[in-house]
Amino acid sequence: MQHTQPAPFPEGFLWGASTSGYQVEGGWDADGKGRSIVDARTQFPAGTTDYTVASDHYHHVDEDVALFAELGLKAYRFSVQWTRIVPDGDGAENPDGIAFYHRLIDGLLAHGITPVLTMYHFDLPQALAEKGGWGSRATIDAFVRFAEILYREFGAKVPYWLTINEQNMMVLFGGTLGIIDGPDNADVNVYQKNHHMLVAQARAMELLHRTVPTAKIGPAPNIAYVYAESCRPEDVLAADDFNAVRNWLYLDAAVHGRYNATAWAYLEAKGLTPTIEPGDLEVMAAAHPDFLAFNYYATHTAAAPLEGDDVPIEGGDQHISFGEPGYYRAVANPHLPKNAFGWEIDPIGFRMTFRAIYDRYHLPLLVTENGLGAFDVLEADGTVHDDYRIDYLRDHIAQIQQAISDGVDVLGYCPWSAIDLVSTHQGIAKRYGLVYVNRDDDDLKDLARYRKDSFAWYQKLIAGNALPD
Ligand code: BGP
Repeated sequence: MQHTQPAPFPEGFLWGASTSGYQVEGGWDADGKGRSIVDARTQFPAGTTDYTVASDHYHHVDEDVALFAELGLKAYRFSVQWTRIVPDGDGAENPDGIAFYHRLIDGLLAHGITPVLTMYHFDLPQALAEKGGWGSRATIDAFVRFAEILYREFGAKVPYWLTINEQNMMVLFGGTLGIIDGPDNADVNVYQKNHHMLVAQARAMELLHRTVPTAKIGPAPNIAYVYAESCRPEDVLAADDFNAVRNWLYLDAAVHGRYNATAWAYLEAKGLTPTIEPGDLEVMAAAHPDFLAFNYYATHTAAAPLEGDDVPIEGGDQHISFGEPGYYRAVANPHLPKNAFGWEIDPIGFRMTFRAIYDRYHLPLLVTENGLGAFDVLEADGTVHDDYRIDYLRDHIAQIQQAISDGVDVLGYCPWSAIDLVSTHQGIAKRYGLVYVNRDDDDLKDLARYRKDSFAWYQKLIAGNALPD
């Protein structure tokens, strides 16, 4: 049903934008920062850059915050780098690193921008990875101590907290993307690592509720509603399996403190069930997230598995959507256009994803990523005509209004990304920003910032709290 008069955006809607520390800051070893597994990486896809300089936000922070203020942002979602604050993950604190994030947060607050802080965005301290990483329960304790430091330092300034960015992507594609805990711990069952992250997340939520009662906290998975390729029951079953393994395993655990039954049966069948220590499920059930953040790029489509184990990767190998032998086969959706990187574009799927999450959990929802990666071009006059990004954002924001009219409680929207930054796996040439950063993968240039056409468009949308005509 299409609401012909969709609800207006509520007053106070959090129009934001997002980045992550390792992809935007650079300053990879500045002022006492330790090495994360990102810094320890030596292999990068051909033609892509590393993260040592990234967008050099570390040295442009005041300028960038001024640009966010010029945009009129009501919120800014960013992540703190664990190794800037505790360089080896569980040892001494780094005052210079803590000071950097105070400077960022104070700058945001001075401009009336609400900080939305992600505690962990793929950047495990390498020193912890070398001691077992997420495969070790000691990392749970290290994360909770890290949370304690964050809450002591920033609890009074930051109202919205996100625990772990895209834990499900770390589990499902961590090996491919090198984003879970480095090559040292490949022998540990990834669902044991996942369980440790679920416990760490729950303990961090409980600690915030106890020590900073005015603040709110939630998980930040990447949620994509999964369609069935056809009404053939085998395809519908495959889509349900994919939804359980990709989406509901993580949110059922975060919200209810239990493993989704279908997902657990899958783990049992695969011999991948984690060891659950006494008390873990009680800790998880006591977390009670205040809201759910999620990142949405597109829906996925599933079909019944093919015989045999050779499961083709469909949907384009750039669109990270693999099959699972014996359960589901990821297939392309012939009804959807794709971006330059093979990612499907599905605004109505955004509405479906809102509904699916809200119907299951009935908690306020915050979109912490949604955007279009593209090969933007900086013109000689300093302009960037990214009308394709304006179209993407407009079409998806229109569906937020439809979701609100459907009765979904939406707190805000933070498109990926505030400024150009280095992709998780496809370099800085894959640009998402409202602001262009003048560097290439193989040439740092001057790192100057340029406002894209989407900057003015989003600025106008925020000022009017409504889609521009
Ligand atoms: C999400 C990550 C972000 C960002 C985004 C775009 O998975 O949370 O860090 O990378 O995807 O993906 P990519 O950079 O691969 O284009």
